[in-house]
Amino acid sequence: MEAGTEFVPSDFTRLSRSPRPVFKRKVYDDIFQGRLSLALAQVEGVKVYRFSVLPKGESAMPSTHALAPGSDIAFDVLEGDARLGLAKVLSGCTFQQSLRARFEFSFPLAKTALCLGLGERYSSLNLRGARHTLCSTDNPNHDESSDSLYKAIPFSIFLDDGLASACFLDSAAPQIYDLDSELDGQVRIELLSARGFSFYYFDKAPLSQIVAAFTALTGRSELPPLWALGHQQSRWSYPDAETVRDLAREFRRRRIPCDTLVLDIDYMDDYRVFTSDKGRFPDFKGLIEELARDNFRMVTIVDPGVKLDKDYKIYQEGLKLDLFCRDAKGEVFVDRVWPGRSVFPDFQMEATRKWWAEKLQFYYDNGVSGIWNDMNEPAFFDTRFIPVSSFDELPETGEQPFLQRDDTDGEPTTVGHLEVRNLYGSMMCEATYNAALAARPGERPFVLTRSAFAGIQRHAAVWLGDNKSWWEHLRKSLPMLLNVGLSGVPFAGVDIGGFGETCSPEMLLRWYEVGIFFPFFRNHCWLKGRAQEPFAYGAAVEEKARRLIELRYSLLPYISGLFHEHRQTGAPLMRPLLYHYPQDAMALNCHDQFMFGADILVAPVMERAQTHRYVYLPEAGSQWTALADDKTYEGGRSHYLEMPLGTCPAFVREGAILPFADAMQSTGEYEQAAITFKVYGQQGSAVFFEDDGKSFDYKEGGFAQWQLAYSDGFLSRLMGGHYKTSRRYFLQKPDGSKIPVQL
Ligand code: MIG
Repeated sequence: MEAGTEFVPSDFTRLSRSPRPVFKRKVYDDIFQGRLSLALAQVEGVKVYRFSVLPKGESAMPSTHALAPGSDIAFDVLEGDARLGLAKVLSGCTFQQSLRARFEFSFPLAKTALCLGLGERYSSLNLRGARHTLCSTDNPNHDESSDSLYKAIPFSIFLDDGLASACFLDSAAPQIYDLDSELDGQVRIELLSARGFSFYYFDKAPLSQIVAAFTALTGRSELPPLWALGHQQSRWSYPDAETVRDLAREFRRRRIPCDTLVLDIDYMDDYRVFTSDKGRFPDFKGLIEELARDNFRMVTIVDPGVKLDKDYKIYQEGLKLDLFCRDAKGEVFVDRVWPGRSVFPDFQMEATRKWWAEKLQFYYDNGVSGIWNDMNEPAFFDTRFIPVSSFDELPETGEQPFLQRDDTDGEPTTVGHLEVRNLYGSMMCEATYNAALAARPGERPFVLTRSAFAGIQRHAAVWLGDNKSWWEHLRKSLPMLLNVGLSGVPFAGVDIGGFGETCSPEMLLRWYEVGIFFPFFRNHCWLKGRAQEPFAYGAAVEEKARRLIELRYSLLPYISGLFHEHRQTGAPLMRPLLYHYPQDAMALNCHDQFMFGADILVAPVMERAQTHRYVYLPEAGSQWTALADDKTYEGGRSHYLEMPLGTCPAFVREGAILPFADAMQSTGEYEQAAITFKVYGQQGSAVFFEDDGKSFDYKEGGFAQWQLAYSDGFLSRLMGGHYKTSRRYFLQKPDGSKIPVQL
């Protein structure tokens, strides 16, 4: 809430309150007492209404940190007749507080509308016809019955007849979205909270504009460090320095490009965060330096749980400073995680975040490049949460597993953990991002997280947790990542090859075929079963995997450009076809293909023993070119195409000019790599963007942005920026000939 906003009883709610919705076949009384306010802003050309609710007894609106700080979006408080505008927009919408800690919204949903967004859902693209619970949960069993997963991003989008509208319910408490599961054409949203919240409604606009508005509100990702866009290799766990050295050696010896090696929990001394095991990693810093000389970066996992060990400095300090979560009796909350009995920092307090950021210097002092935050839902081994979908309302504060202290507005207010649970991971990432900035001023941080709330894109990349080496999980990774992207998070991926179970050679290759187009590109698996590195399956598989990973590296100029585009427009990198072709009925329900930026369509094989698939190419009258072999196909229809193992399942839009970098072993060689602009079709145009890939100089002109055009001759024009490289640039003409380009 901006200062000075008065909460007054709202005519709007009275206008729109009937007919009263029926939840769980029970009619509740509306017990609302408190203050409401309605405000309106124009955001990226979209009308955004904000309906703020402050229940009686609450003194201030809690901040969920979802909104980008410093964004200068000015909401005008609406009074009197101005409120009627929203009533019209939301005709049929109802709002009520039906119990002390339960709010409900409902509104009609057009018969033909698709439902999108809501962050990480185990679902095909269209979320309609089901109930979706948002309460961050460590559920490693992703199947049709799994509802809550690691992330909770309360941004829902409704697309109908080429236009979208959206809701953002800014509260970190559990929420349940019933998207017409009863087939009565209703959306019902339940919020289990006793605290204040804001409900934003984004009025009808094209989907891309809705995403632009949401990311203007909640922030966009800065450009990631280039190395983080390269190939990352991970496993639970590479247990000692020798294994890590061997791993690095294997990648370079076999010439499989790789930038980053990832250390899972076993690098630590008995799972104590901010330590490394002296026996298995006798010279942690030296090892990281040694790897850096060969252009490898190191990312280490960091879990929130602090080992309960009275001789452990971190435990002592946190206790003394009173930064750990406590239960209703005032005792420090203890549960088991990897270190055994552990305590949990209360990241809701600024003091805790600052302290955590200081402690993280351990990693930066040792030369670690990025931090991977896991278990931050937070996950526990012992405390089992009753599924919130079975609650009528949020339990009283004293009945919650533990409490947290929210000091966003200065003095800490005690709140039940569930009121802010969905924020725990995001708050940990905010601390981590700030730690990186402090340790390496001017360098772009890399933070990866499993749990996240709206706005996470400002601080971290995400991966979707514990998938399995199942074909169904390979298939589901597409719609899941697409909805994550529409929820504002561009830098996302899933474990390539699958985390749990055992990946076959065929599956690994199919996963890499599509994985080279995941913004976050990491092979990771659990401790059981066979090795899953791209060279672990014999020479034939290795050769095919190498080609695919090389292609990823050659696409880095294009991928960097997409992150730049995200900063400008909020667009995710992976987009459903309907993002660009909202009027195309075939595109609407397509969840086994996606657009990677506006120029590349990806249509992977995701079935065992399949060598062919139907590929739908939009836009009649246009022509698409297979990235793999330059064969062309007409748009506006499906093609039954042969896709042998190891193929690149991508098709380039006619009129595109793609920048390809020469092969490299890591992004350490990127600056020297030549770039070739390839024209698709007889003419084309593109904007080419580049910068140093490391610093924030691009914010002050340290970039080069070029307008490229080709019809008969090649045209290039500097549009802005003053970044220069010594690399060479080429143009590959439609006839295949290649000529040098002077930019
Ligand atoms: O309880 O750190 O999702 O990627 O390898 C399992 C061990 C804890 C879960 C993560 C996974 C990671 C694993 N972690």
